[in-house]
Amino acid sequence: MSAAAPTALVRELPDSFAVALGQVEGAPSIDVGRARAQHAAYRAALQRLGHRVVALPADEALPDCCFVEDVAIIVGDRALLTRPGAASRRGEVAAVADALAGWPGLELHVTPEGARLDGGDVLRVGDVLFVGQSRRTDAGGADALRRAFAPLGLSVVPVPVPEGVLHLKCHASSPVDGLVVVAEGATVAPYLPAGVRRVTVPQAEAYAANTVGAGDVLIVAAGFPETAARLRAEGFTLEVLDVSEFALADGSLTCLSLLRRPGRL
Ligand code: CIR
Repeated sequence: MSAAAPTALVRELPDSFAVALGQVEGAPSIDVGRARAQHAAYRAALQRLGHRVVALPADEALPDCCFVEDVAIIVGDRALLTRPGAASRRGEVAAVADALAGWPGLELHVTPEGARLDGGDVLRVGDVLFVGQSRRTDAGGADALRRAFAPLGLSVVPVPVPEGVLHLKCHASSPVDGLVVVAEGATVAPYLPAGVRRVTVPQAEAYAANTVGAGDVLIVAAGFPETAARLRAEGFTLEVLDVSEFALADGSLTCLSLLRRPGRL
């Protein structure tokens, strides 16, 4: 693997993942063994896409620690460590900060006390960072993003996230440069630049708008046939993964990794 290969940071699941946030009363309970198998499949898919995968050990005191996307935002050679909106998740930042501190050439910035920011609310499209204003991310979080990334020429655009939706990226993602996969009716849709290639997925399959990719291969969640058909019709090859146990904790595909892509500012 060359030094220029993209790197994906992931974090293993603690047994306490069984009590991760976001579970809905009446839904099946999380099967941690199955979640670990799904996580292993996700890591293997990232490797097939050309990523060097680095796994941090789990921490039993942090049930949601596998959702590493929320604790840092990486653009080029700069990373902003977040201050997660859920107090129970703030302890996740330290181990990720330690890991990123060892990545060559990566400059670390921090989100100030009082601000709230989850990486799941940050969607990059070209030179714009859309930032969801949600239960987890506030105006202070948007300011922290601006301070960290405006010097790289990026602008930060706040976007409302409706009640009942955890993060902006629950219903939209940009798995590869120049492509946005977005659910019908997502609040970010009207903000997207006219020139960007967009694949819209039906409202009933909104969960499937959250994708990860490289080149012309996309990782998508299993169980969303219309989304799969639309992406294949656009020429993408799909890696279809069962992520049922993460969905029970309000998590999806992007949440499970922090990607650093050399050459992608
Ligand atoms: C939480 O509620 O914080 C976790 N159970 C799920 C976080 C999902 N992260 C993401 O969408 N970026």
